[in-house]
Amino acid sequence: MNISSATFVKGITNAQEAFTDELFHIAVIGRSNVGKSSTINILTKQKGLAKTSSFPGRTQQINFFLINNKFYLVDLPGYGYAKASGTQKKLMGDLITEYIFSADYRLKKVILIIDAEIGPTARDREMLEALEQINVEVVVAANKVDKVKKSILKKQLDDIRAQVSPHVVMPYSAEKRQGVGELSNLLTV
Ligand SMILES: Nc1nc2c(ncn2[C@@H]2O[C@H](COP(=O)(O)OP(=O)(O)OP(=O)(O)O)[C@@H](O)[C@H]2O)c(=O)[nH]1
Ligand SMILES: [Mg+2]
Repeated sequence: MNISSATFVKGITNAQEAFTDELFHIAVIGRSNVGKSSTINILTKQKGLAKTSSFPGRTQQINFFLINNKFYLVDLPGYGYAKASGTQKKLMGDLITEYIFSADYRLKKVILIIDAEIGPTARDREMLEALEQINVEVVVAANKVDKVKKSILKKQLDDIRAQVSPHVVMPYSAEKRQGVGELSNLLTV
């Protein structure tokens, strides 16, 4: 799809403040530092729209971006950051879970971002199982393919596909802008 407008509308730290109007949501979920915010910037072609950082734990609220006045693209905090404090982990974990499991809005699709080099972690698989329970469509986006050696990329993607089947896997690199068009095409299909 062609994104003609993208604006930040609000950031929340309490899932009950999520938008519940008639517009649908597409949520971007994944481990800390996997490139969720970078992906939002690359999909919207606006470099600084979502704040990114080389340090994990950058996004600490749920940020809503209004796309084409049609739907919300939702940037979530990451999970699985080992060095975060216990309290911080719990706060972020609760925020993510409450948002995902709240039935008060139209969550149409989840883009679950994993690291193409690492593959799905135990936490990613837990998240995938949770998402399967609520019957939301999931696209597994394998980011950072630029870090995977070309000679093993095909095998690595085959392994990832086998592990997350039957979900669609889209390999791409937010940094090198590879495969971003294909990911974008899946947004509202
Ligand atoms: N090599 C490489 N690095 C990337 C890619 N995409 C993102 N990064 C880097 O990964 C780091 C984290 O990116 P973010 O977009 O902030 O990650 P995030 O998932 O939003 O992280 P949190 O908000 O902390 O959960 C940054 O240093 C990015 O430059 C990619 O495709 N390839
Ligand atoms: Mg982020």
